[in-house]
Amino acid sequence: MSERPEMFEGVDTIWQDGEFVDFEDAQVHVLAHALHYGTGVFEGVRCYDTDDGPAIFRWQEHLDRLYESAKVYDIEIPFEPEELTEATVELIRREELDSCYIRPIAFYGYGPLGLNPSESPVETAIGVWPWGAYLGEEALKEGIDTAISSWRKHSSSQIPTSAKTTGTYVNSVLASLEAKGNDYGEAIVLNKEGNVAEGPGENIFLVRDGEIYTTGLAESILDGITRRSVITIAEDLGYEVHDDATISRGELYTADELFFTGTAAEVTPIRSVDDNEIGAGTKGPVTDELQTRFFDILESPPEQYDDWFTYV
Ligand code: PPE
Repeated sequence: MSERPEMFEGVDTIWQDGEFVDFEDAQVHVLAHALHYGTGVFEGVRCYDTDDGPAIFRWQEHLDRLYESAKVYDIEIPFEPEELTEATVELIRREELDSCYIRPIAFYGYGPLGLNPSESPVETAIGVWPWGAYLGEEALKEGIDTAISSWRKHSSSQIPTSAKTTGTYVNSVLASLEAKGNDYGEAIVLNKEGNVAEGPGENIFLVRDGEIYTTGLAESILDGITRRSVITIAEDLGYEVHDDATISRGELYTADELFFTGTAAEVTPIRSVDDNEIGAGTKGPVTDELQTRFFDILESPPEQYDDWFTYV
């Protein structure tokens, strides 16, 4: 086996099909259905080191989305949600992590090949590891430089974008490779209609005249859980939030502020699009307020958001 990537250094255990196994033993057959056809569903979740101890952020919502994604592909996860919760909590405890990223995955495993997956067993696994700022610490503080991808997001009439399916991420990989190949920090992907969809692994928000806009679910996006959280936080701070917006490419260039949201990306300001400075070319004041509030909530969960946290 090749050398361990730095991000997995120190990880001892993976939960696989009901058992806690050694990291090196968490293997899959090369003829597994999902490897050939992308027939898996997954989640990305974060556990934060709160004042009240390690807590998984919006676990229930992620779990719900996992089972909903699975339903679309007839993937019958052979575990109850409570079992996955127990496994995850136990895994974080065993790894003695205060904060981490959590990656549950369920996929059609090793069985007959061919497109019909119904004879393939569903395999399930969970990994946890420490994962810092996804787009870098500097991006969180100063903002990230982005470019519009020449790859369009697939339409939800082609592949459901509300389901978090392994195979569909080839679209994100293409956009990401292109952006990074051209020395941009991240891509912004337009939908089939040519309007803004989202980032390869993030939802996108726009601020104009003190009001907040984010692309609607009909724009071929993932119904991001950070997106939902930020909408709630913004509304609770008294902002007008338009969560069903259609945003054109040109509107990005003239926005007062732009930012990404995502489990991995958290709240990351966007300081340029296609080399056009957004606002003052750094983190804007509304983004700053929302980002600060977001991280404050994760550090000291207020009572009003208590049901967003599952304590380890
Ligand atoms: N859109 C896409 C396409 C996406 O992958 C994500 C999460 C989001 C929006 C934001 O959704 P949410 O995490 O529920 O707020 N991307 C995950 C994968 C990142 C990766 O590189 O892997 C994540 O953030 O965990």
